[in-house]
Amino acid sequence: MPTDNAQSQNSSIGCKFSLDPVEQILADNRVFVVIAYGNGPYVNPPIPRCVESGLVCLNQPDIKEVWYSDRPVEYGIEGDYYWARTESIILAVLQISEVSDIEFSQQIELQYKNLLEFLKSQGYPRLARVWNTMTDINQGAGDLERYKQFCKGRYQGFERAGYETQHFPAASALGSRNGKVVINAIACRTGCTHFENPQQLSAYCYPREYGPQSPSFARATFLETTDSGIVFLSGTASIIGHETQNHGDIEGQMSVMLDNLGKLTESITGALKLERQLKPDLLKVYLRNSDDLELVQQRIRGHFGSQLPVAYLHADICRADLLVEAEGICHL
Ligand code: 3EB
Repeated sequence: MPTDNAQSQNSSIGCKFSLDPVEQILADNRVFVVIAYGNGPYVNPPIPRCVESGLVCLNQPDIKEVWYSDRPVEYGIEGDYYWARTESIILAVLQISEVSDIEFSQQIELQYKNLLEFLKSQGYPRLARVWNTMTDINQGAGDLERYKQFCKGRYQGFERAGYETQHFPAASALGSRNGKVVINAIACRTGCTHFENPQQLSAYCYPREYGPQSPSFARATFLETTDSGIVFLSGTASIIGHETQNHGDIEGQMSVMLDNLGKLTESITGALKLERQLKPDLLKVYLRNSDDLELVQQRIRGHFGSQLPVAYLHADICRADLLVEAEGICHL
C-alpha cells in the first residue's frame, strides 16, 4: 500500500520456491537473488544474482529459492561479496574457499568482521538473517569440532566489529558438501526485532560443554516492511533448554522440533500482538539422513498440511546428535 512517507519505510522482502529456469526468474528486476540447490552449472560462468547453496534438495532437485522485493533491486560484486539491495534492505552472499595454513576459527572471525564492516559501509548495519554452510561441520573432536571452531570465530568476528549480542540475527548453520564456506546475509538500515524461544535457552547463553564460545544467533527475527513484514525462524531442532532430546530417534526429534516451532511462533504472535497465530509460509527442512525423508515429510504434512511449500535438504546439522532441523519464513 503506497503511503506518503514511503521513504522512511523498508521496501519488502519475501521468499518463494520456483521451478522456472534461472534466466526467467532473473528477468524480473525485483529479484535480489536466486539460490539454486544441487550442483547445477549455475556459477560457471557466473550468472549475477544466482548462487549455489551447496545443498541437495531431496524432494524437488530442480527447485530454486527466490528472494524478491516489491521494487527494483540494484546489484553488484565487491571483493568477495555478491550483493543486491533496495534502499532499505541488502542481501549479501559470500562464498569462500578455505586455506589450509590458517586456523578455521580465524578465517571465520575475519570473514565475519569483514562482512559486518562491509554491510555497515553500505549503510545496512543490522543483520536480520544469516545462513552459514561449511564442509565437514561435525569433523574434529571436542572443542576442535569444526562447528565449535566456527562458533568461536563468528563470536570473535562480531566482537571485533563491535556488534552487540542484543542484535544477533536469526541464523542457521549447516554442513554442506561443496567444499566451500558460504555465508548469506540479509541486513537492513534501521533495525529489526529479535525473539527467543520460551522453552529453549538462548543459544548465546549455552553452557561451556557445547564449545569454547556459544553460538551467536537469535531464535527468530522480525523485519518490518512496507507490506507489513517478514519473520525469519532460525534453524529449530529437538532441543529443550540446552539439551538435545531423543538421541537417534527421528520420530521423537520431529515431535520436539514441531513443538519448538509452535512455542516460538506462539510467543512471537503474542509479542507482536498479531490478530492471527503466526504460521510459516515456507519451510526448509534439513535432514542428516536422506532415508528419513518419507517419515519427516509425513510428519510435516500432518502438522502443517500438504499446501505448505517445503524444501527437504540433505545436510549435516551442526550438533552431531541432531537428525533434523527446520527453519521458516512467515510473511505477515
Ligand atoms: C541449536 O538450536 C541448533 O549456530 O547459527 C540452529 C540455528 C543451530 C542456528 C547457528 C545453530 C545455529 O542450537 C543448532
